[in-house]
This record gives sequence, C-alpha cells and structure tokens, in this order.
Amino acid sequence: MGATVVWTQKGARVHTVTATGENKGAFDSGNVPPGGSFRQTFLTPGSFNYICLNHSSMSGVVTVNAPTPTPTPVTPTPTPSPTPTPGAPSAAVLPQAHVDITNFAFNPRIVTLAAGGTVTWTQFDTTRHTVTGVEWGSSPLTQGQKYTLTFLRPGKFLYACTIHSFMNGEVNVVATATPSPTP
Ligand SMILES: [Cu+2]
Repeated sequence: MGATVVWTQKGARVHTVTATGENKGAFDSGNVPPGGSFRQTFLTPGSFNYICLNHSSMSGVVTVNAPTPTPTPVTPTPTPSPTPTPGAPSAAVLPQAHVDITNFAFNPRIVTLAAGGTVTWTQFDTTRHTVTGVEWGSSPLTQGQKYTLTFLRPGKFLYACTIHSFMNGEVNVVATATPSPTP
C-alpha cells in the first residue's frame, strides 16, 4: 500500500493505462506516446484492473495488499480488589434465614446469610421432605417439623430433598469483616 507503479511505453503505438471494472475511474493515464510513461500511486488496498482504451485486448491488474497489522502488545490489567469499608454494615446479609418447605418447594429457594448464621427450614407439606446437602442434612421431616443448621464456613451450599430430587435450594454464606474494636 502506498506503492507507485510506473508503466513505461516501449511500443510503437499510443496506449493508455485506464482503470476499469469495480475501480473504474481510479486512474487514467490518457494517451501515452511511445517512450512515455505513466505512474500511479496506490493508497487503498484492492484489485485494480486496467486496460488500454486503444487496444481492448491489452489488460492488466494491480493488486494492492492491505498492510499487515502490527500486533499491539497486550498488557494485562489487574482487576482491583474492592477495598473493604471499615465499619460499614454488610447490606442484606442476615445473621439467620428462614426457609418454608411448602408445595414441594423451598421458599425462598436461595438465601444469603453471614458466616456463623443459622438457617431454619419449616416443613408445611403433608408429604415428608428432607433438607439434604453434600455432607449435611435432615431426616425426613413431617408436617410442622423444623430443621435448623448453623453455617460457619463461607461458601455456596446446594441442597435438595432426597425424596423429591426436583426440590432444591441454595444457601450462600458470606464472610463478614470483623469490626475493629473502637478504643
Ligand atoms: Cu420432598
């Protein structure tokens, strides 16, 4: 791209270098007499077909390649860690949560609580259900029974009813910043 092509007329007759095809009008030498020359600088990539207007059997093509893009070095930007605000209350993180087991579903299906908090499930259905996690769980609960569990470790705890596998829920336990004692 940006290169110049020079046509030198060595024939005995008058010829032209005239763009045709999709780039018709891009350049036209006009009549180049014997011994003359025509130069054309190509600034845009593409395929430039040309002919001699005086002799339709004479044609050529100039192919202009796009420059190879120089790869930009990628500098990975570290994701800034959020700075904990001291003393700020943890929004919407409850020390305890309640889940109703009703109509073959855990309601709410997802609860979020602070580490060290407890979740209490209350069984309202006449059919028995369990609250079963990976390494924890209740026995089959009859109507009116409750099951309470304290979650000490932060994390996402999935659970289901072992009797009805389509019944499932999630306990999200989030770590809480220990407030620094005020002197
Ligand atoms: Cu069940």
